[in-house]
Parts: sequence; C-alpha cells; structure tokens
Amino acid sequence: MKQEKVLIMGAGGQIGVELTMALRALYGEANVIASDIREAHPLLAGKGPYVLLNAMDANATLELVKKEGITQIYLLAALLSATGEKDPKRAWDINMQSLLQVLDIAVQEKLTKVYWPSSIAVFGTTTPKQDTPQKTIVEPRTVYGISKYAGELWCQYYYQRWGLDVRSIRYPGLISWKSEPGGGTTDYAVEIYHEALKHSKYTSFLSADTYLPMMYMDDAIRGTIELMEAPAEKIKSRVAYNLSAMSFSPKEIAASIQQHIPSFEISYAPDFRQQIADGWPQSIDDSAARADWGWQHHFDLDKMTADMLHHLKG
Ligand code: AKB
Repeated sequence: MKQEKVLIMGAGGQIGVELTMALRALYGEANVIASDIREAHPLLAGKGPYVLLNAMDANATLELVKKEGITQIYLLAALLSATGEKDPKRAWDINMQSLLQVLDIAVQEKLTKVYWPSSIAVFGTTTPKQDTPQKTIVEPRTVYGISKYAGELWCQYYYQRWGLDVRSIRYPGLISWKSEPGGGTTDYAVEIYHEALKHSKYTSFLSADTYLPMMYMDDAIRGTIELMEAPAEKIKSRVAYNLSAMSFSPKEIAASIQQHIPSFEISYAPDFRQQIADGWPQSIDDSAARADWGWQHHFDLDKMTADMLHHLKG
C-alpha cells in the first residue's frame, strides 16, 4: 500500500494542533505536513514539517501538494460562528473559496481522501432542537452555518461527480486544554475552566440554561481519525455526520467545576452570541455515525471536567 502523505491546512487552530499530533503518531512525523497562515503553535514548533500557507492561495497549495506528493488533505482553516457574524462576506469567502480550491486540487492530483469539518451550526431555529436527526430541516441562520451547509453539499457533489472520497463531521462545541478555541459561540465552555483556576469566577456570555451539544477534544480527534480510517463502503453519508457526546448548560458546567473548586462562582451577561446559540440544537442524534462506522464517545461532563482541571493545573 502507498504511504499516505498528509497536509493539514489550518494546523494552528483548536482542532488542527491536536489532529496534527495524532496523525503524526499514526503516519509518522515526516508524513504529516502542518500548515497555517500563522507561525507554528508552540506545541507544533520544531516538532515536524511546518509550512506557512494561506488556505486562500490555490497556487501555493497546489505547488505544495505536488512538491510533497501529498495524498490526503485535512482542510481546517475557517472563520467560526461568532467571528463570522462580524464580517459575513469575509467568512463566506474564506470558508467557501478554500474548500472549493482544495476539492479541485484533490480531483486534479487524484488524492485518496479529503477531510473537511462541518458543524451543528448547519441547523437553525426550524430544526427539531432535541435529538436533532441526521436528516432534518436545515436552515442555518449564521453565515458560518450557511457556509458549512453549502460546503457539505459541495463535498457530496464532488463525491458523486468525481468520486472524490471527502468525509466530514458536524462537530458540536469542542473543549480542549492543549489548544485554544477561536471565535466560536461554544468557546465559553473552554474559557470557564481557565477562569475557574485563575480567578475562581467566570462571567458567561450565554445564559444559565442555554443547552448546547458539546464534546471533549480527545473524543473529537479519535472520531475524526476513525471516520477517515473507515473502509469507504461504511461511509453512507456524503454530507457530514452528526456526532454527539454530551449536552450541558453554563449552569451545569459550573456545577461540575464546583465539585473540584467549591468557591467557584458563575455569573451571566449574555451578548450577541446568545442569539446564535438559541438557533442551534440542544442535543444531537448521532445514530447514523454509530451504526455506519462504529462511533462511540468516551467522555461525559464530569469525566471531562476532571481531566481538564487536572491538565490545566499542570
Ligand atoms: C462555534 O461555536 O462556532 C463552533 C462550532 C459549534 O462549530 N465551535
């Protein structure tokens, strides 16, 4: 079998840092090229091949793919929900142009696989809020959600028209201690741990009872790699898979933290992100991912809290 050579675009982001480390463990350090528009994240600096690359630069991407003999691309560069609402046209351009360029390069260079993340942001206020099914009403209300849903359809189109093996997951909010989130509506669920340890208090930008689907990064990385490693015949959805682990509110995550830090206090000052969160599902039905390629989550809220606090304390 040909040795896979992987290019990660957007390797400096919340998912990118940990996915790069996990893929290097799988394929070997030299076979996973990390790239980002920014200098290397401290966890990646000096630890393997790293290239400065703007995901909007199709020529530079193509040149790199050819020069390095890349066989798979993970395209993670994107503007997320909260940042996207501040400059919708820019979010659309970045999210869509980078995807379409990568899909074209993948077809032209006959890559074996492409990974592109989608999000629960594809769903909107008309979608059933509880146990949101894999196939349901999809009317996103943010530009990020619109770009993710359009992107899902483009991925399916390239699969149907060109046979390109593109795979995708609708991530819930992701919580990690190694890498920081950037510009999402679910970022509060990471900030809260840092603030709990530093100041024993946190002001949430979402209200007390705002339930959202969430997942610990360990599960997200393992799920992503399991999806990408699954035999092609098991991948029945060529739009993105729903993936679920847990669902909680700011009040509940605060209570989980209080089990370890009894003095921790939470207050609430909802801002523009509240409206984004109110448009998203509260819980997700991921039975298709479980049935098709065997997805299982390992972390619930309390197990995640214990692990986050343990690692952040250092
Ligand atoms: C965001 O909040 O924008 C992201 C997401 C749910 O895709 N974390």
